[in-house]
Amino acid sequence: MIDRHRPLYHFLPPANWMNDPNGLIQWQGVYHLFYQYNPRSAAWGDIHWGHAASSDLVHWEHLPVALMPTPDGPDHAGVWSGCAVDWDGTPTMVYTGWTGPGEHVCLATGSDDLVTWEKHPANPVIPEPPAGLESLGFRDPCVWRENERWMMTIGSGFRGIGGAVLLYSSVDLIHWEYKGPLIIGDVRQIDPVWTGKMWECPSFFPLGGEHMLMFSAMDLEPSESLYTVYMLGAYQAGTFAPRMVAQMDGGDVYFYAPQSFCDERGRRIVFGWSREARTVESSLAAGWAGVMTLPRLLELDEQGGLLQRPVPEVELLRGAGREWKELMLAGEQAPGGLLALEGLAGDTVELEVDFAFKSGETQAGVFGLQVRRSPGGEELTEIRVDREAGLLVLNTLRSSIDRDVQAGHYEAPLALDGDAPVRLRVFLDRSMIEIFANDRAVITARVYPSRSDSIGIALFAHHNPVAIASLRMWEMRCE
Ligand code: DQQ
Repeated sequence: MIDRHRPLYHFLPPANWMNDPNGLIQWQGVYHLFYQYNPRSAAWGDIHWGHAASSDLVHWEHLPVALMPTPDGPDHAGVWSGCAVDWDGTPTMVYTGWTGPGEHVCLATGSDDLVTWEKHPANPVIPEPPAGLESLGFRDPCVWRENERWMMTIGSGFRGIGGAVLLYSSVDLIHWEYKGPLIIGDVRQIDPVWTGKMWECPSFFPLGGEHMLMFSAMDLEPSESLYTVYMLGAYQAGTFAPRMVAQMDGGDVYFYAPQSFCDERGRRIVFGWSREARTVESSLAAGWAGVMTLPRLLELDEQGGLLQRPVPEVELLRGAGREWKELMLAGEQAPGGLLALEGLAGDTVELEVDFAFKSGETQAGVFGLQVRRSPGGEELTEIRVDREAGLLVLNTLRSSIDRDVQAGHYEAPLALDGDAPVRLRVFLDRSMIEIFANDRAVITARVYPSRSDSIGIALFAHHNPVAIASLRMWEMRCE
């Protein structure tokens, strides 16, 4: 049976379970994406590294499994997350060997096409966390070159204190010296964002003259809390002093364990993992679970704010397009408050909507779109911008009449000055939805409408009329 929730133009393996992106690298011009993979089931477990390659970041060729657990090895229970580096011309993975509960840093070296991999005889190169630390985890190495040395961060957390990133240094990738914590979080601090008890998958890199740390804040008790946090600030003498901290994607758990890399053009690109919002049983029945987000480009604006937008290559996926110009959303006067347009519909489309405001037109307003809407509105997903509150909002509480699906209300801050225009880019790919507002606020989430006619798209404005300068829609190529 065809699973109508399986995305068609986002990356995912042909079958089975996928979680974190790993080992991202551009090697001799080719992009490589490795990922946490269970080759035998659509549920998490027995983690290997899957592999795919691409010349343009959006069309992927599936390649054989790259890394698998070695019986009796330091990764016998799973080959967990890690990164790729160029070790004097040899592609090399620095990854987490899992022996449950032990976590160890391991190396694997690859053939020139990155298809065949060998575990390094010195494994594990770091067998355990530094002595004397009561750490809640020790995993997900991120490695870079700095002043003729290798540097590495490892995700951790100190019991009762907060999440942490540990810093190591090495001259040869094999012998490592612990330099101390790069940064320690404060588990008692909830403002502006709570950073959890354990920091998974740290990714630490220069961006726009300063440094960015991106990590997955994790807490499993008393209730599960998982989302991605980023910090921008100064890296000096082995410590990182953030000037700001924020959540990276308002979709919470549906944008997790992101990894970044720098491509040959010097672009900082991120992929994140979007998990399923349906039951494990549904995933097992469907035979797959987990989707990669579209690759995002990270940059800083002139004020040092983070910009996130899909890489331009995503436009290669655009097929037939349509455009509507100069529309007016009437506000509450409109019947039902919704504007539907002939031909505006789909579940594998990109939408680009430019809301425009006249000079000095600063009144509050709430406007946006309903997508994945059934004709009678029994199922609908609402995307809205609240100008006064300065928020991008996604509401999936009515996305599906299937009550077994997790739904929610998601928000991302969207600062809007005066009459500043708002551009929404919305990527619908069956169960996957990604929304970018002004390249600043991003929400990634999952929706599973039950009805085959839940493909409608309509526009609305509450309180005040709102003008749309242009609305463009592309069918996305799904070959
Ligand atoms: N997933 C991996 C870990 C990582 C976690 C295991 C984050 O290495 O901390 O599959 O999703």
